[in-house]
Amino acid sequence: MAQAQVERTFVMVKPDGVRRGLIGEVVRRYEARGLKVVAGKMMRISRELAEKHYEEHKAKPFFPELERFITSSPVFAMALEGRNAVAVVRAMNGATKPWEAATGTVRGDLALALTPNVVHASDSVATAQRELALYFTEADYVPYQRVDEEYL
Ligand code: FUP
Repeated sequence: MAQAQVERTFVMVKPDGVRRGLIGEVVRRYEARGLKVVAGKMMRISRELAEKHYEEHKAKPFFPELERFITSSPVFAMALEGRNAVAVVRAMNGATKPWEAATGTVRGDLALALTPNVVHASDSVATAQRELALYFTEADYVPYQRVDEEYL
């Protein structure tokens, strides 16, 4: 079978994950899988950025709570690269509702509640491009080779 395309996806450890000291635990899983961290930063999301990021949810009843939560404390934002990165990270994160997330996934192992569900990741290649552009500029991407790339 042909090798899958290398993709870039936007991933973020949300305020609950940061405040619970889970940045390392979450990033460790992606790195161990073979995904390459090509950009990353600690930052506080502004209300303006929250509204852009969650544009599709702006009119929904849960948006005020989601906005309050996502702007409440810093997040750790990153860009991950690898074959099928978008789908692989979504699968690793598990279902949005942590009580439905399979054991072995980030949410299935580390979360119980819906709004504070530890991580965010882009749901398609098109979404990844839109979200990456909200958080990073070209200068933020730092090229390098992992020593294990020949096997990944
Ligand atoms: P996801 O694609 O996993 O980011 O999930 P959604 O786009 O469906 O939802 C975005 C975020 O809104 C989720 F991470 C959790 C939050 N949310 C709520 O807080 N309440 C809801 O009723 C639905 C979603």
